[in-house]
Amino acid sequence: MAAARRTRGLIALFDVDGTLTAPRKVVTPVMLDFMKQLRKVVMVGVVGGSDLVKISEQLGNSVINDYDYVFAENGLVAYKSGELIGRQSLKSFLGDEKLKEFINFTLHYIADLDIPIKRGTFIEFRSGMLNVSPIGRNCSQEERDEFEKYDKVDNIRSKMVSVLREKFAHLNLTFSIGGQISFDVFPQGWDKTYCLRYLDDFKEIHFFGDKTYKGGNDFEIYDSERTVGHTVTSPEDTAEQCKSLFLGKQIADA
Ligand code: M1P
Repeated sequence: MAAARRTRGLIALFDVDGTLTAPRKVVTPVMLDFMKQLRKVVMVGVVGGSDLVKISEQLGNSVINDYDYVFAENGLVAYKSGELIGRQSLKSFLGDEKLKEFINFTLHYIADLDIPIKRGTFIEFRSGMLNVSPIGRNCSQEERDEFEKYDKVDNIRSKMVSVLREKFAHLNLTFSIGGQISFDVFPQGWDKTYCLRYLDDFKEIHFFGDKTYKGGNDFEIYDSERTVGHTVTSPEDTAEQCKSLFLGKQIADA
């Protein structure tokens, strides 16, 4: 890594789904190569809502070494240069009683939900968040795509979130619909801006994400005064925007 040639104090930080990859899909070889080239010019990081297992499935098993920073679960699990530098625990933060109350209610709600199909893993317990899926996380890709379409019409997730938000208002939780079949649940402030605490050394933090609108899971970090936010429409668009922002800069600096 030609670290000396990289612009000091500047980092490009990327969302995963819809930004570096198609939603829940594996990164393309072209994009992988582009990010390698980009890393020669600027420091790079990823911040995804997913856990590290899913981010690795999408960006490769060497992801924690391929990027300067990898922030899984919004940065609640954080890696720098391949080393774990921080891990937040939802279990310690909320305690088992409150968690149980939430999980029991949510599972009852899902049990009573009349949707075309249900599979398994309705709640995924992660280090810093819960991921709740009305259809169940171990549905097939086809079933996932069908649920997404169905949800757009019937608003299964947003209705469920409204109920949970009201019922558990005392827990100060944030509900974030970032993907196709589920939503993430975490304490207020544990959104993607959480990762910024690890980037104090950077004067210029460029964030790239596709769900940068209010209510999207990229909104808070995109809107943060600590970042320069960029909205992208696809991995190809991400590459194009980076080319004009950073690769042109390298040529100008040469
Ligand atoms: O990265 C966005 C979201 O990706 C997945 O969502 P889904 O499985 O619903 O498509 C999940 O890992 C979710 O936590 C994450 O926010």
